[in-house]
Amino acid sequence: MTDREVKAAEGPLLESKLREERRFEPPADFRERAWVKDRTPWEEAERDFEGFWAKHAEAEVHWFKTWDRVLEWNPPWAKWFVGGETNASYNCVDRHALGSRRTKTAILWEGEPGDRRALTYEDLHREVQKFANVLKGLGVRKGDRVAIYMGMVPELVIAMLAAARIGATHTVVFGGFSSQALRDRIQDAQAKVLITQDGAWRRGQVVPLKQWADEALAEAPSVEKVVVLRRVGDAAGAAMVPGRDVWWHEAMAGAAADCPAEPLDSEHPLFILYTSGTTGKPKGVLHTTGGYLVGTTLTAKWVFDLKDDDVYFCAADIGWITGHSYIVYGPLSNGATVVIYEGAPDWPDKDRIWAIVEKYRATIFYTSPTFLRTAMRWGPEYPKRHDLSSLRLLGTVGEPINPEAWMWYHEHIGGGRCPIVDTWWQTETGMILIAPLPGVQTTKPGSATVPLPGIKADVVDEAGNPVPPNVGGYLVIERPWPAMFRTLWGDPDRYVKAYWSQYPGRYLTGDGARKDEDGYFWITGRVDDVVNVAGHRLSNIELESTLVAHPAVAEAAVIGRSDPIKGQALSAFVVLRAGVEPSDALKEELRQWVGEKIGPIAKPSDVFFAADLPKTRSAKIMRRLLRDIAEGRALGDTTTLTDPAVVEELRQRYIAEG
Ligand code: 6R9
Repeated sequence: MTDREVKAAEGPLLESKLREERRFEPPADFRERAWVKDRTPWEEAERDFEGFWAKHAEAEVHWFKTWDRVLEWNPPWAKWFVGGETNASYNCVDRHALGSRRTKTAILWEGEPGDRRALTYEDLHREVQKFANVLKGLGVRKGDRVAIYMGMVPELVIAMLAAARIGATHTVVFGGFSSQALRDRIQDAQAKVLITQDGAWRRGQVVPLKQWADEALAEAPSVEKVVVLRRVGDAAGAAMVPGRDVWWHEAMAGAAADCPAEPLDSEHPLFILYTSGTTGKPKGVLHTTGGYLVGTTLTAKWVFDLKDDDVYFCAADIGWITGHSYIVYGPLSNGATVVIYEGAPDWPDKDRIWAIVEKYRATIFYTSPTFLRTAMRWGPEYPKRHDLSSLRLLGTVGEPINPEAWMWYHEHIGGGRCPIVDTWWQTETGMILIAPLPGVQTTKPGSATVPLPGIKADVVDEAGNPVPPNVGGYLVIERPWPAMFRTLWGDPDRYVKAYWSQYPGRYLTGDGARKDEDGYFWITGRVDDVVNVAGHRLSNIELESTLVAHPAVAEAAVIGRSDPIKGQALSAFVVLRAGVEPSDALKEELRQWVGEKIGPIAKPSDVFFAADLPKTRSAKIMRRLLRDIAEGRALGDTTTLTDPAVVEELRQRYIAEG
């Protein structure tokens, strides 16, 4: 660092003392066959930004009517492909079913108990049309909201595409959120119909979705009708409410097979997806039709280098944005074959995901750093049980990936031959914005690399000035992109205030980042995931990555708890790899390790060994709860956790160990 950079780093900005020297070039044969082989798309987009998007909107998406204007930008209000008419369901289903992909497999589904189903594009076409007629029969009209509360079953995809087909706006609520969370979302969206299932399988147990839905509906009077899929049968003991509830199979039996996709205005609302904000009230992120479809279709094609013979497996849940954009809309719009798995990754054993990769000969695999760190903890013997040679590309999303987790993924899953795409994006961005294109970009473990063609991002200080290389700041997006959210449902003021007021005209992502001397972006986590130790601002992810780089450590979360002297003191919650014994000597060794790698200031004041870390359903460590534990507070909202028991157990043990 130069003197100026050191000075800047001492100021309000994040310090970064870690340097990653490893580099990975795209393999020559991969580059040879990749959709994008050189920097032409970046050049095209810079020469003519709107022309770039127009060209790809035309090439990748079917339009009933072409747009009059590519972009109308009255910051912060955007309209894309203004005057155009399209339909997401048509693009994901009809154009393949009516074209050359009629008998191609669209969905390869595996249930947790081991049952299997395959749907061709023709099957999907028939089911989606029938269910669209069911919705119409229940009184759903264009513009109405339809809530969906299901597990990972093909009918979830069918329901989404059926709603989109008739211009109803879907809001998918993660199957496993509590009844209160469901109630709040239905109330906010004022949904007219709810689609759910009797129960869902999870670790061999039944998750009683219908029962939870009934509890939610007691306080959500906007819902007039409920469609219930029979998934687990008598095990759920679901009670049907006469006049309100209908079984999926009974409704489908009487539904006509023909329901043409409605031409919809490009800006017609496609879906609302709720995401947690810094305050308690969840934010209803609204995505519209044309721009979202263009953005997800093109990025699915380019970032995953999606080809007709690929078998694409994304292990995320459809209840969060990754599933919306990169299980449903992006891949299906490309006519891909998509693997969907219903259940837990460690059921019946910790090799389930790899067994699925092997069984379906998956070529592309997309998951979260959290899952990879968990798999690291379980040990490489699980992937070793399976032939993973079909894989040609790997992806990650959801959190910064620790370089060691990246290397583990590369070696143990990718067999050293698969490029890794670390994709940075958000519910709000709708599509991937920063990621390597795998045939072009040299990757560095831990970096999402550079913005995609057409995307302009930067790292700025409080005043909005770009910071020098390797100095941390706020990640902003400099101009609109097609799949950007258009507003927060029912709360346009919050849309303006939360995202566009700090730097007018520029989108505030809420993430911290730094750019290195090559222009690579290193996301340091949410801006609130910053610890301030004696005036030094350190990023959680760098501290955690340092711990994960120690051979004994599988996962780590580092938080700052208030300290009368230093401002904040670092507490490290560490999950050890399988077979490693916890000891006081190891705690001390880990403290020294961090001290050596980052500097004495970064040495955790205490190290606590945990069996597991609290994570949200969208695979993010909830550091806020760890702070509550470390500071002896009552726990805040835990409704978005995968397993609330984890945090309670942690709290008890933390108290016991003093
Ligand atoms: C897609 C998704 C968004 C937040 C985002 C950031 C974190 C996502 C990341 C990443 C570093 C990546 N995030 N991808 N951080 N590297 N590749 O996760 O959406 O659930 O809305 O979360 O996730 O902090 O701001 P969402």
